[in-house]
Amino acid sequence: MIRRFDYGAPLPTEALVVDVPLSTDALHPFAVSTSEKSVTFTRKLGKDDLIFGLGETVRGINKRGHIYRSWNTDEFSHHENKESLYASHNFLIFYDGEKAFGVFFDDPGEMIFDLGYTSADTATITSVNGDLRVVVIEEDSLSGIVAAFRQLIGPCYIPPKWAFGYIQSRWGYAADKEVRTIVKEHRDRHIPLDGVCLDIDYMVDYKDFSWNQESFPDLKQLCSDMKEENIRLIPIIDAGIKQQEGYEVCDEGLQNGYFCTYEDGTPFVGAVWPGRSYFPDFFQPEVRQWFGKKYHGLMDQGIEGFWNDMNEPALFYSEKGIVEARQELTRLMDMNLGLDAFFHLKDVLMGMQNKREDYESFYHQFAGQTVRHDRVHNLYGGFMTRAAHEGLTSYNPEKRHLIFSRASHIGAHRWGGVWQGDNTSWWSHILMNLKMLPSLNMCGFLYTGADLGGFSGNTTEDLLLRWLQLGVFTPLMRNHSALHTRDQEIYRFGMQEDMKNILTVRYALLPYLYSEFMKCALTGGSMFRPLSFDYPHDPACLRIEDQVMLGKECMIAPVYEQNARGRNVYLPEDMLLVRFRSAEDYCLIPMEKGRHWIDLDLNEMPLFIRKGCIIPLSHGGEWVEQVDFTNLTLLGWVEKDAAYQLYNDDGYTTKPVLTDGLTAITLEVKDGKGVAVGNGLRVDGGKVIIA
Ligand code: MIG
Repeated sequence: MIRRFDYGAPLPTEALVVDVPLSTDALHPFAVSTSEKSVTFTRKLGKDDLIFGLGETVRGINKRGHIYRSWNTDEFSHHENKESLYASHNFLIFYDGEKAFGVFFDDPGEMIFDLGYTSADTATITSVNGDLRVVVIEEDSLSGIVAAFRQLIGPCYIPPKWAFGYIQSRWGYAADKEVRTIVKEHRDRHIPLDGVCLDIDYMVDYKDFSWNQESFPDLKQLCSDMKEENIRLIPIIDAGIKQQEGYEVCDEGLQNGYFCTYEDGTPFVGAVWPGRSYFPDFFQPEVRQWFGKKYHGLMDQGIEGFWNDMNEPALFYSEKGIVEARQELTRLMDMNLGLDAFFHLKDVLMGMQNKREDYESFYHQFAGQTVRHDRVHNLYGGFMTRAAHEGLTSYNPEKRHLIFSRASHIGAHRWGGVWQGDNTSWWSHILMNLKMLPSLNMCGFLYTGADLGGFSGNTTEDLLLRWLQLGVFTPLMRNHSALHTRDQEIYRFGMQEDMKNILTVRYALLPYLYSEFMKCALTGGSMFRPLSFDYPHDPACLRIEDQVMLGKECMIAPVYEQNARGRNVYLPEDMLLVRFRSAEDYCLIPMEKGRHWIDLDLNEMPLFIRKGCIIPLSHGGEWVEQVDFTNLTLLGWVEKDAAYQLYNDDGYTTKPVLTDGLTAITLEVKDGKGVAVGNGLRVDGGKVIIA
């Protein structure tokens, strides 16, 4: 059952694609109270209640016990105490071990989720502006709630197949030659690779849609040479447009009134990488159309994918902010600087970045109304991605394209994927990134992944190797690191052979991963799920935070501790452990339900397959198109027959349909041996254990 409640004057966020009629009954899972402006929803929590959801946030899969704030923020340190990251995913599921309900707060402004933080037995959820729509979903199962929710918010964005390949990225890649070298280093060593990201250094003065003609003298040639190597370049686009006369994007934006404005109608100015910048008002369809078309310039050179950054929007400082800070400094100059003045000075300087007052100082034209930014802050980045998505789609309506964004909200999953932002080269962040996966999936974001190896700070080779072992499973598999950090490309390390071997596992699993992704994208499923979703009545599963279900058939439990040579794993049922060293080198170990210690050397990674299920394994490739989806080995532990539905398509079609792309593989047991029968497939059934 789905019920909707409205408060204040909700804005048309377009998060929902289905009309949910207003509820007439008073049944409400929360006690509701309103103050002058804000609305607060309160609910008592039972001792053992769990709360799932909130997408891209720090801390556990079970969000209970902390406070989170929906306020999209350029947050470059993902400490446990951070209340906001880049996204606002206001969907939660409350579960008492028996009954569950989902709730979506369709509010484009600031929201506070105090989930047992102030008081351990109370959830207090506040909409700061008080203009919102609340949708409550009751279904029989946890996955049923997610599926119903996903019906309401529309289908997930689908990237091209090549975007499931390994992508190398680094802030600092600045020239044609450098890109060619990186690709050559991979290809020479047979390290699989499908893409290279270009970060802001490819531009001229950080101007969107420009590229440096000196360092990239012939971008078109570079793109086509790379395409020959089966490599795509993926340039970054930032939200801010450099204020500079003669820069076409700036001039056109000003002439047509496409930028966000101050209250008096003059364009708002904030500083980001290009220096003083304007911010396109992505809520206007005309602005989106204009901005989206700008991507075509790079596409004319042969680009097929982009990433959108700084779209919270991040603000280093504003014109007004820096003037005020300077005045304050001048005032302090004449004072005797004591300790208080010192701390004040620090606050003045540090407080200039992403300042609340700045977000309250500019306006949008939103669905026919002039709306102050803070009311719709959390939608801004998603609407930038919408502009890109619409632009990329219009360039070639027959072809999928790659687009992923930093900022997002619920609804933005229809227009692009997201990466998990600026993590750090810390062991704890492998686990943090793992925990985000099921939460992001619940909110519709399936094409996602973290910066493998860690963004800030210097990685170590064992850390990168273990992180890659998680990345094998994430649809976006990208190694990315920050400027001035240690080189992080696989070939820089002594353990490169082991890392390469781990990448071969990704390419071998591609038919499975792609199939599961597409099934989830087309039916509202989650590729990654908390164990409790599949085993809701197993008390052990309710509390497990370092293992997640992958697809219908598998469970993953990566190693995330320094110097570990194995880990504890809980098996909710009998499963087959596949201990991979590479696509060719693995062993199958049937294991019984229960707790186990599993040995895993640094170069070994586990995958667990449910007993009775089979999954396909290809013979791999050095790039996605090389992976043969018709020549497969099956892995599994079965008693009699088992079947798998393989999905495949050309990798580009914009109209994928499940029934068309599916091929059935059936496994039969004859004389104690597995015999695989595939629909037009060459299947070798030899890697199956018969119980
Ligand atoms: O202020 O473009 O999250 O991936 O490398 C930093 C430079 C801006 C933040 C992104 C990161 C990217 C970086 N960007």
